[in-house]
Amino acid sequence: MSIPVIHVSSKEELSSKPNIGEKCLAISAKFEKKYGSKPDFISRSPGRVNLIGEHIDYCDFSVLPMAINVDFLCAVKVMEGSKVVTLINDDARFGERKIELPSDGSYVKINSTISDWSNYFKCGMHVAHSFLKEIAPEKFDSAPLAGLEVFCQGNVPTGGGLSSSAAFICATTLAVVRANMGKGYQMSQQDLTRITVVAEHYLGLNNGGMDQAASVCGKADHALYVEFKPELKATAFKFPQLKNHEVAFVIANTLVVSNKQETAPTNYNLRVVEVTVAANVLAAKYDVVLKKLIAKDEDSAKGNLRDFMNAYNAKYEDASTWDGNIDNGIKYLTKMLSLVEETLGSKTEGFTVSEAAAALKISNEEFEREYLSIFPVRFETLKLYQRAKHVYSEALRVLRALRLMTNASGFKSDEEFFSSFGALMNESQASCDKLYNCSCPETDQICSIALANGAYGSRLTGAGFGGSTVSLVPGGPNGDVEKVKQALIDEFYRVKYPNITEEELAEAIIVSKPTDGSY
Ligand code: NG1
Ligand code: MG
Repeated sequence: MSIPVIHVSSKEELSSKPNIGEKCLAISAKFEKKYGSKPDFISRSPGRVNLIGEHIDYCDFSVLPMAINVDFLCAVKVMEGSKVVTLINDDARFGERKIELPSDGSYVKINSTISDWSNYFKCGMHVAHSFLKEIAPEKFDSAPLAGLEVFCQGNVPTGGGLSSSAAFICATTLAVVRANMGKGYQMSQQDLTRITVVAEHYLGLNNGGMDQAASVCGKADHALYVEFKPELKATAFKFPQLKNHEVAFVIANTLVVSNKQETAPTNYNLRVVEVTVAANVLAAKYDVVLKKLIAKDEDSAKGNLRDFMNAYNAKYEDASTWDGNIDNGIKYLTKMLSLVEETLGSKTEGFTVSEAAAALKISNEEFEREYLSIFPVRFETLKLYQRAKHVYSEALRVLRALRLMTNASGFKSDEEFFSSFGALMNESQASCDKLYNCSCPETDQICSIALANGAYGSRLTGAGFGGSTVSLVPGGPNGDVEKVKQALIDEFYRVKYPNITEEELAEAIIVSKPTDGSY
């Protein structure tokens, strides 16, 4: 599907865009005030909440997110002949930046050792540039990108687990591609997702593809089932029709900011290393080769827990690769969980470098080079058992959750849906907390308060270590959304942050219907 373009040539055109016309008029006016003329177009990409399936996208297991009504916008004017990109942010905390464009067509340098908001723009610019070189090499191999004037504005909380980074990068990437390909160019959702998935790797974050897929492919009133293999695919589906309630999700920010870049060596990137080592230790034990389904630039990649599942099935169960079928998935994942118990279950204290290298039948030096040096990490022991168990059990919960969400034969009662979906969310939270160690006390508090006041399921969403929570609450006139919100305000926010303002409170709790992705 190609992404619609928002030109800002006329007020009429803008105000005809559902939901966003006003926002676009406002940013267009701010652009004009700063730069003295109108922007050519606006690009936009939303934040997302993940309903279930945490820390499994980088193992290629499917996830269930939806795009939400907080977003990031870039108003852009193309400056023919200029070799500078000027960035102004509506939020005064982020000062004006100027990026010089190399005149030989090489990439703009990104210094990932400093933390600056323009780095995210540069990442988007980098993947856009490499895409432009792919589709029009004659034009972009040796000539510079177009100079730009950009005004940015976003309301996805930063470090809040709702993917502010993906919203920013997807909006930026789309803007740079459009600015350089001209007005008529229609970019596909598939291309925008594919190229943005790796953008944060330039900032040293070894992330999976959930956030970009959700931000780009979001669909109003639909949640997404995002699959990563055999190729990246987002299927939109509606929540089930219940008898007396709507399905609502209350998103509550702990306001504990988790800066993923800074904590990556002990948190995010370390988890990616742990599950990769676990896949390879299992492969060594069962004497299988981790063949990747897609080779691409992944020649140096080590294979993940999904690859192990497929390789094991090929050797011992004669189903070579999982085709995505839910029943098969449940069967294979259940088998994987028993292999994890058998192989790793006796080492709950974790593996030292020497122990991991020995299990892989390689030297310590080779282990460090192959697993620990590309994205540097710090640890005492690698918790292979806990992390692998989380991944396989979470992948299993996603399949069960999808089955509930898409159950065409209906539910005997609303209660039946809420309690079964809620139970999966609660199990997910317990697993994130106990096995993946990515929860925090504030998250646990919010989850208990929500559950005690009408939520059926409550869990962290996104990478965790702070950030936001998502709670399943019966919605509509008979529902408990207001009750849950009030309880969180009284028992969490006013207690933990006594000086919190009304405005901050309003931003901390989001109840959003699923929204459209990038345009
Ligand atoms: P957040 O922290 O919400 O950006 C991160 C990763 C996802 C996924 C989740 C955990 C990035 C850009 N995104 O999300 O790919 O792995 O954690 O499920 O780092
Ligand atoms: Mg992020």
